Amino acid sequence: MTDAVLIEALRWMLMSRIYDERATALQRQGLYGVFSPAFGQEASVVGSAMALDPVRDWIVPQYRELMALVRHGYPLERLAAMGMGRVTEAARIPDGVNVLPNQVALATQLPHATGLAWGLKLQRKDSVVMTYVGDGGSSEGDFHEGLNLAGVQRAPVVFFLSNNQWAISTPRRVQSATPSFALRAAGYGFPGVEVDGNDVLAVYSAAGEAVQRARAGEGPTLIESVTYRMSFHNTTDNPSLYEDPKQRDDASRRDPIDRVVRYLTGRGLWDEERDKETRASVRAEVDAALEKAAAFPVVTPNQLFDHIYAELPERLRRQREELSSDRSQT
Ligand SMILES: Cc1ncc(C[n+]2csc(CCOP(=O)(O)OP(=O)(O)O)c2C)c(N)n1
Repeated sequence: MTDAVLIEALRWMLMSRIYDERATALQRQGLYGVFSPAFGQEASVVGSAMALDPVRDWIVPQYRELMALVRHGYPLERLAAMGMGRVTEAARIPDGVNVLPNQVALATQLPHATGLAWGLKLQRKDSVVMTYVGDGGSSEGDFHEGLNLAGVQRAPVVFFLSNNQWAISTPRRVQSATPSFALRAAGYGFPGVEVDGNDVLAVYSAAGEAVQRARAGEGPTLIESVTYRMSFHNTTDNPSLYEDPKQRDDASRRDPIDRVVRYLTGRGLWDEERDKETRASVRAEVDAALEKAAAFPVVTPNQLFDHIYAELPERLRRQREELSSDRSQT
């Protein structure tokens, strides 16, 4: 990674953290839906996404990789519109942006990613798919199905497993008896690598190698990015009920953003002034996106019926009419 790319990575990481802070504050005011921050995992999210070429590669996300999607071309205001309940045209992924929607049903995105990668291979495209899953999601049956088929078809896909030590309140040690999630790749016939997920240089390098392998027709890689969720699972969660505060203290000493700042400062490429300026410009960009998102029209109950059928069946047409007349009476 060149210095310029590392500075770009730091800006994305700061944007991720600042967006997390803003979205959480808005959720507390009732202006944003349930939100899952990437706090502490910024090096994993940004380092992996930066190994991709947005023009030809694809991202198939879980739900904690928002800045990966933005870096890949999904405009921040559209993503924010989705979070703020504007699930209308405003939130749609624009044509030509190679990302799939967030997936909350754990691991179901993995067979999709394998299918997408296999399809791209059949079309003889030189595209690669990067898909994300958590330590918790890796216990799902879809994890096995997605990785197994990818191995058999040598599909150009990178499985990026963010091991953030928690699946809501379930700790890593009871998620699996395996000493390393990366080892599982051996069972599927492709390489598995473990990387320090709080080191953006290491993540970028591991992801870059995996992307290169996939592009060269050598098939999938499983990357276990070992990191720590330095926040709640989502805005409905209260980790003080189950997390030992010492774990959080230890993790904050490995804060992925502080590490880059220290590294760049040591090399004379970063200072307080630059830090302040960058954070201010990122904040302004995030606030502008949130303002735009808030100005989009809110979704109306009748829109529940849109974008499902080309022609609405009779039964649903009646339900829509009923809903409209109920609403007009109130
Ligand atoms: C199939 C399925 N089962 C259960 C859930 C409920 N659930 C939502 S998030 C979550 C934990 C996921 O943990 P992990 O995969 O490690 O990802 P993280 O949220 O820590 O990034 C669970 C159990 C779900 N969304 N989907």
